[in-house]
Amino acid sequence: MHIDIITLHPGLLESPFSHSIMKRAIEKKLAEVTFINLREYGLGKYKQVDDAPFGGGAGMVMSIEPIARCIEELKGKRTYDEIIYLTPDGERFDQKTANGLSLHSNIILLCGHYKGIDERVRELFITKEISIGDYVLSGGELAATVVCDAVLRLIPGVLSDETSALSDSFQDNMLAPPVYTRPADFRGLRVPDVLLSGDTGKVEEWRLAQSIKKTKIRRPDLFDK
Ligand code: 6GU
Repeated sequence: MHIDIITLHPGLLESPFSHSIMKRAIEKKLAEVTFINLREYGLGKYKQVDDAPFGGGAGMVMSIEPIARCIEELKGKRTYDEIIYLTPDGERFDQKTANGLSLHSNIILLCGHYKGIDERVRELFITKEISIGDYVLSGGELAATVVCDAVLRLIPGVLSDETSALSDSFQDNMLAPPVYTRPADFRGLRVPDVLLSGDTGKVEEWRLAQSIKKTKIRRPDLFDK
């Protein structure tokens, strides 16, 4: 899978992609992620990428020309399954969307800033708009990072245990059960006996029951699905 991230702040993205699971996905060549600095496509001596909004008002709007030049250059090299704009007014990101994106070959993630992007960028280029929740971030970079983490870990071979992404919370509209490791007794707090029993059937039964209980209490909305 190839992901191009168009951003004004590549530095914001570097660390998350250089650690843990996303780093592993890239090192194993199961994913290729490039950061494209939109500033390089800016206009004039100062490489301007934004301008005042028509009609007045506070804040700057990201201009269409630099973004158009950037996306058109990328499209000259690859065919994209989706060109995604990260925006708080996009469709809410969830596990189902992550699962779908993980099947794609090439995607672009466009990170917004300022008061947003010229509406015509959406009309002309964007095929999908994603929000990661009902709150406002200063830019799309952290949201793009969240999307990439959720997607890359689903690519077969990225996680060492193939089954572990399938048992994540949300994969069956269920929250994950509690987990424990050694010591079996910490200051009198004991690990449930069933987990020490060696009876894998009983363990699975217990985990399912715990998942159901937790989901009913914490996320009845998921349970109803
Ligand atoms: Cl995708 N972008 C921004 N700027 N804020 C957000 C968001 C995205 N999702 C939730 N808040």
